[in-house]
Amino acid sequence: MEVSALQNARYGYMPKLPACLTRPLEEIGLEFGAPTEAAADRDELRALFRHNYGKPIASCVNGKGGTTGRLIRVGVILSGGQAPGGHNVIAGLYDGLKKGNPDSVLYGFLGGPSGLLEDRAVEITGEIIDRYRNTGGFDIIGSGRTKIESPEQFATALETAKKRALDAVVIIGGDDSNTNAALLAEYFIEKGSSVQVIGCPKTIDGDLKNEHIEASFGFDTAVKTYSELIGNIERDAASAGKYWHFIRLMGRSASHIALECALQTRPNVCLVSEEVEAKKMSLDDIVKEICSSIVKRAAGKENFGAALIPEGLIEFIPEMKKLIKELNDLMADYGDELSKITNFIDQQYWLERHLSEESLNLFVSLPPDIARQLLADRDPHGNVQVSRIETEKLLIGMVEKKLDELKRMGAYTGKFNVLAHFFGYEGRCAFPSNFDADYCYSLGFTAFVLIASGLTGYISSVKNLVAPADKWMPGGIPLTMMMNLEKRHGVSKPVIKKALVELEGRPFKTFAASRSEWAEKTCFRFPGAIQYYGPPEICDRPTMTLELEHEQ
Ligand code: FBP
Repeated sequence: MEVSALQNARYGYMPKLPACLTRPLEEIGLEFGAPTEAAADRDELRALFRHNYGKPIASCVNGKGGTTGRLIRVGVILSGGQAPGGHNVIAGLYDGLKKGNPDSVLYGFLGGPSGLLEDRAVEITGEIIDRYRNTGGFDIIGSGRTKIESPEQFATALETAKKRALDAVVIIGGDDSNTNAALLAEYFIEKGSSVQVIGCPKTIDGDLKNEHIEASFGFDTAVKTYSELIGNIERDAASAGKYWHFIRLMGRSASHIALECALQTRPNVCLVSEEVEAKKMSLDDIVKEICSSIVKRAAGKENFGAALIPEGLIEFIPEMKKLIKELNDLMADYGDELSKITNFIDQQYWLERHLSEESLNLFVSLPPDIARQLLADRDPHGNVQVSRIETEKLLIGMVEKKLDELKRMGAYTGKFNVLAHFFGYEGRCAFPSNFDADYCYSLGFTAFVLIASGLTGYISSVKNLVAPADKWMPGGIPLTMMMNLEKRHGVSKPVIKKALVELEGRPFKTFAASRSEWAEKTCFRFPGAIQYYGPPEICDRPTMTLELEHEQ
């Protein structure tokens, strides 16, 4: 395979580590805090996680540690959607293991959690890891979305771990995958096994974060990639003066990506799903908000603009949320029956008998393409796959109708030519920014320290991320500390709480303070492409979201 000049240069990039992880291993110790509690539902979670509940937070400190000598065998899994930096987590873990003992072994389970269940793995060698250092993607071992949930699957996972004589399993994933890590850690102890389980916080969506996990990896690179593209589009829009661009941005549920991109690029409109839900905004309210910007700008002869739409929006609009919930339940209960009806008209007849009147009216009022997309296959958690629903096109259709009405009433005299975009996959495998390259390598190395110190049921954590990397603070957070109970298909399940955009938080408030000006005037900001070489203020700066969250 021919390697690009940048890829070649990135092979030579040495990720920055927190100062305490650069010391000889025997000088890296762990300090433990007080016992911890879960985010909510403490009694129930204490009972569910008898062995791991309430463990203390672990912080890496300079001092005598237990991180040397022992030969350790580890299996690593990449789980869920790709996020830039995953290869560096594995590189950090690999380098830590080999530094501890050159005979230590790292297996990579292939294709996500199913690799563990089917015992499909490769041994990661120095030659393999060197081909993936500082590169985007998860192709070193592949990823997948299989959930480990049935008793048989837990037993199979343990069998594989025993067969390969593993000391530990590292799961690199989002909230669901780390919930799986917590359950697996508990199960292994329950079955008398000493196999440790450590998680790592991954997702471009940025919604696996809390007081102790300041950011999930991949968010930084993904938002910088999208912001570059949005800035370029804005400049094109301002140059030609004739197009509105409706840009849908990934983020399955939370709007962190759209919000960060808005802070970076100052578009005319950015919808934030959490606000839409809090204000109980209908589809019509949203359309009016977008039209208000279009009309005001047209009055100033600016018949162009940019509107950002979070992909999760559709599930936060109350009437759509109700419809999607009804459809999800129907597909869970009557999936087989419904899948036999292949014709869309017949599917509609079927739905007439099963949907509530309100949801049916909404369903039939939707453009047929969107209605069809709502009936597409669910993900392994039974959720609609929002990345496949073209919300931007739904809104474009509705905005066009509303503008026609306004024109007839004499309230709008502009021209509306619109182009639709969806940015998602473009950002998930970009070369990790220096921030993500350093952060991921540190997370992987920290995972090694936690394993070498005998911990299980922890997620690797690196804090103080707005400071230069040498001042970052690595450690481990007990997974149970981040959990609560949530209803899934009517059953209470322990899960890691998803972090949605806080409407009282500084990132949203900063955006909200400026958006009416951006809606009317052209205030575009052009962040440009991610820079890998050059001054730290250009190359190493974290996201505005992280900076603003640290200020509060
Ligand atoms: P994770 O939560 O697994 O990190 O994935 C996030 C995401 O990129 C979402 O933003 C998007 O909705 C979804 O994955 C797309 O899934 P798929 O890769 O299966 O198309």
